[in-house]
Amino acid sequence: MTNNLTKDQIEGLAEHLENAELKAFEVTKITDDYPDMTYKDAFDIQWEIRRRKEARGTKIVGMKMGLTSWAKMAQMGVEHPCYGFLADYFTVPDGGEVKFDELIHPKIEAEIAFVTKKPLKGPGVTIADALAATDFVLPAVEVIDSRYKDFKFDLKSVIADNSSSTRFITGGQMVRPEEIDMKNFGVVMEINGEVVATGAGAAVLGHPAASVAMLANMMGERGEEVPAGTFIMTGGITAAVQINKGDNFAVRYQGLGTITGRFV
Ligand code: 0L1
Ligand code: MG
Repeated sequence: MTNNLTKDQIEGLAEHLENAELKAFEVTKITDDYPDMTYKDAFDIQWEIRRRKEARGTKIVGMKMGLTSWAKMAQMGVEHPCYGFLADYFTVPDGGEVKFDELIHPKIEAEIAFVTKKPLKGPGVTIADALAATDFVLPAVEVIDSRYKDFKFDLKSVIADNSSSTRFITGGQMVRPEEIDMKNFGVVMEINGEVVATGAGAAVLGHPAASVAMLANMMGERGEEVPAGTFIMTGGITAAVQINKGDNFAVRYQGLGTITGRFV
């Protein structure tokens, strides 16, 4: 794992992308200007954005995996999943309001989230390790908002942009991992009362626990572990659906209740 960018370039790009997030403006994908940047550079930029936020007192409240379905990878033209962090101000209560003007071009995804009870540290973490380390799972809706113009990016650019993370909602019912058939678990997403997307848990790397294992293995490449008590969103079960100001959404999770919200 090597760098082609200097420390100053990494810090400058982190500031650039974080400003785009905080002030809700679009930027061009950073590999246009830095075509030789490496995956290590991309993750260093993401971790520098995280460091900047923590230095201002923001708490990191979880992690997310992105691009975890083959359909989504094909749609976005990328070849591997990615991860990002979740900050305290990303949280929106179930039934609450997402402020549309704080975002650029949001989309929503239906996901299943895990909460761990034991640390996981890659390499070599398996689906079985991930399940054994899981305390409970619960429904989640992720709002993604790539800072890149027209959601056009490549994998390195999206990793640097904290994998498009911006807001999330959890709710419904929590269950122990053995109480749910996560592969066949169905979700239905409705916007303004119309069904816009459906899916099953297997869309997430064949089994959502594979996503947790992959997170631990990817973070392990940097010497980082997933601590006990981590909230992890495992990736979209449905396609990401574009949202307009004023839209209401309801996502129904088989046997685990419904998450609702509104973009105002
Ligand atoms: O959570 C996701 O799957 C999205 C990751 C970033 C890709 C995108 O913005 O579509
Ligand atoms: Mg997602």
